[in-house]
Amino acid sequence: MAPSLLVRVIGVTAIGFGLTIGATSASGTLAQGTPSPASTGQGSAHEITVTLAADGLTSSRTALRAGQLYSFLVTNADSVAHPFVLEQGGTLLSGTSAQAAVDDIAPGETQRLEWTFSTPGDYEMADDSASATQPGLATPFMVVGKETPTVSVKLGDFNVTPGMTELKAGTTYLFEITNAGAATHEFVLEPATAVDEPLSRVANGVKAEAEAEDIAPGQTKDVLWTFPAPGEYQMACHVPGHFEAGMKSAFKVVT
Ligand SMILES: [Cu+2]
Repeated sequence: MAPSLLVRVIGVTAIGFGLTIGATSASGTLAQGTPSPASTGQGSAHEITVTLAADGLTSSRTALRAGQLYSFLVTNADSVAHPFVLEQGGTLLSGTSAQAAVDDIAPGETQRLEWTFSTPGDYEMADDSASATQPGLATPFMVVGKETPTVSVKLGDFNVTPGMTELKAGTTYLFEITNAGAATHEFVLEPATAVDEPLSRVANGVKAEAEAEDIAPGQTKDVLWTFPAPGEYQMACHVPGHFEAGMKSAFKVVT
């Protein structure tokens, strides 16, 4: 999933507010080839791929973690220039010496913004150019606390390897689902006896389902979920034929 060819690294310096992790990107240099992998361990930047297009803003990840340095690699696929900002409730994030903004990304250009979030919560990535005639581009994402447990799930052709087989009711888990196969897969959390009946919840009048669809080979998607009650559950893929071929894995939720 790493972008290929030439990546222009712009001198955007960002320091997460309230934190001492300083992120300084090289100014005016050209990095060729493969940028740093998405996960290289403690202290290094995790890369998030963002695309700005005429019909919306898409991000490779939707759940990030407080205290972790992220490098947003933002490509403008539109025919007009766009800014890129990180906001909370419409307010631009700012640190002691920097704002979470890249002013002007030309059509076809890629720029990098590095940021560390100090506080969990709901955030938005946006192009910050909303006007009376144009609504602007935005996509929500979530920042979870450092202590939020991660369940790493690997999808293969055609199997599901869960990172854990026993979870606790009432605890919020971040499922990081990576497609290590060659086919496109999906991830569904459902009762053990169900077939394509994702768990759901209603928050603020909006129904959310415990699933991630269209996970391309090599891609990782996030699902944040809290199981209210103990029971027998399964992780499954319901792309036609995959469940039948064995793409399911049982797990237990205990008190
Ligand atoms: Cu599948």
